Parts: sequence; structure tokens; C-alpha cells
Amino acid sequence: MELRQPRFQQDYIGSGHVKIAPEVYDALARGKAVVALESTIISHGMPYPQNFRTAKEVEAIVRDNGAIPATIAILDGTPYIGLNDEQLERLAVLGRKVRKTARRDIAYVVAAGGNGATTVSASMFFAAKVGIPVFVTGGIGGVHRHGEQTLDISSDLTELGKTPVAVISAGVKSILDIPRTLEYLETHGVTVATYKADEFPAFFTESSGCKVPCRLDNPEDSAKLINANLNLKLGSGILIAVPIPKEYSASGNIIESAIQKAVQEAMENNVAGNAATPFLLARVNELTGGASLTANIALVKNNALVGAKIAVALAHLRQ
Ligand code: PSU
Ligand code: MN
Repeated sequence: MELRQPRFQQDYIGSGHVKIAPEVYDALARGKAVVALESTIISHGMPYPQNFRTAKEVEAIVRDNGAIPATIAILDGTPYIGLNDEQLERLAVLGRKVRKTARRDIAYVVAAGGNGATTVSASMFFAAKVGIPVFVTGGIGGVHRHGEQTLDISSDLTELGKTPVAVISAGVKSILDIPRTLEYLETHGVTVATYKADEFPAFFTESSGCKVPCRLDNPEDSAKLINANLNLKLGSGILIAVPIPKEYSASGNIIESAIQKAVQEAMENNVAGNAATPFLLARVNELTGGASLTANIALVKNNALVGAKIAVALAHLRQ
């Protein structure tokens, strides 16, 4: 096949400000399927060594389904699009010593020559810049409960409003205010779809009681939706919500009561801001004796499977 320059933002790729793994660059140049992956889920979302193992397994699932994985992180001040195993392990071992890097933190981490694990917002930013339209994660941030008072609203939501990347996730955790999160996404013009489901999922459980206007049932239709968004240059993102696999959602109710307890503890201990999500994830894992981590790993892998298939279908459409 004829080699061509990546279609998007060639000046950005050639700027030297980001490093693209050779395999990812090659796939982009050939118009092959690539799946972008975030790294906060590795550093802050799970403990070592499960985080490293999961990161590798997720990459393997993407490969087995015909796409190239591109995990995004900032190492020694350089944003990397695609990490090798050594870099992945470094991130996994460093864990919370790495800065949780949302869009607002990118310039600071780069300027300081630091290490940053990119959240959904920062990872989407880089994915769009180098022309990767499909991104997989576990769950996205949202409007926090009482967000109407605290204004604690994840920059994942505003990023979705202005960055043309499709985010495959298991929805939004019930530690957040799901109805308000969906309202906020609507305000920002984000297309929200469920995948093989009628209701928007709540991460650990299949349903949230919330309906969304669009339902997708296969990778091809998902790819058509993403393709239309790109062709029309809407400029906004798409959230594709895939429910947790049935065999893991059973523990959802136990996890749900642990979440209620953890949210209470966070309030009592004044845990707020960007420390809230990592605190809640770790505490819920303790309270459920590891059941939430098992469910978390299962849903991320499932999202990787769905995301890879969508990326392959999209690459066919755009060849
Ligand atoms: N939700 C999860 N696991 C995670 C995160 C969210 O179930 O690891 C991470 C993601 O990186 C997401 C970020 O982008 O937390 C949102 O953080 P905040 O709420 O501070 O915006
Ligand atoms: Mn926040």
C-alpha cells in the first residue's frame, strides 16, 4: 500500500513537540486502525501490578482485533503517543507519583519536564492532534454530585464538546451526577450513544435510569456515525457508552452501596477537586474486597474489544 502522510495536523506531528511510536506513525500514515488509550487509569485508577497487567492486556485485545494501540502519557516532559512496555511499566510503578494530567495541566507538566498520566480530556486532545479518531477508556469524568454548588465538572465533558474524537467508555460512575452529566454533554453539543443498550450505563452497573437519544448495535453503524461527524467537521466529540458485561454487573449492587459510603467519607474528610476520583476508586476497591477492581478490569477490556472493532470499521470507511 502506498505510504501517505497522516491526514490530520501534519505540522503538529512534525513539530517535534510530541513523539509518536513508530508503529503508530506507520498505521496513521497508512490509514490503518489505531485506538488511543489514556494513562490516568494506569497510574491513578488501579494499583500495581494489576494496572500494568491490565494495560498490557488491553493493548493485546486491541491488537488481536486488528488495530494498533496508542497509550498516551507525558514522560520527562515529552508527550508520547504510543508507549513501549518499558514506558508502560514505568508509569504503572510510579502510580500516583505521576501527575494526573488533564488539559489544564499539559503545558505545566511539559514545561517542568515532568511525568504526567493523561486523563480523558488530555488524551483526547493529543489523539485529535495526531489524527486518531477512536479512544477507549473505562469511565469518563462528569458532573460531581452537588456540582451545581461546587462547579466540580470534569474537563472531560468540555473536551468532548470541542474535540472530534469518539470515546468508548462504560458510561459514568454513580459517584457522579449522571443526569446532570448528560445535560451538560447536551449543552456542549456532544453526541451520546449507547452500544447494544437502551439505557445509559453507570460503569459498574448496566443502567442508570437515563435514556439517551441514540443507540448503536454494531461496529459498522458506530463507524458511520463517527465518519459523519468527521466529514461534517462538527468539531465535537462522541460518547459511545458500552454497558459492563452481564457476568460482572451482578456485583454492581454491592459496589453501589460501597460507593455511597465512600462518597460520604470523601465529604467528611474534605477530599475534593482532582483528588476525588482517585480517592473514591481506591476506597470502593477496599470496601468491596477487590470486587470493584475485578469489574473495572473486565469492563475496560470489553471497551477495548468494542473500540478496536469500531476503529477497524472506521478505517475501512475512510480508506
Ligand atoms: N473514571 C474512572 N476511572 C478513572 C477516571 C475516571 O472510572 O480512572 C479518570 C479518567 O482519567 C478521567 C478522570 O478522565 O479520572 C476524570 O477526573 P476528574 O473527575 O478529576 O476530571
Ligand atoms: Mn474535578
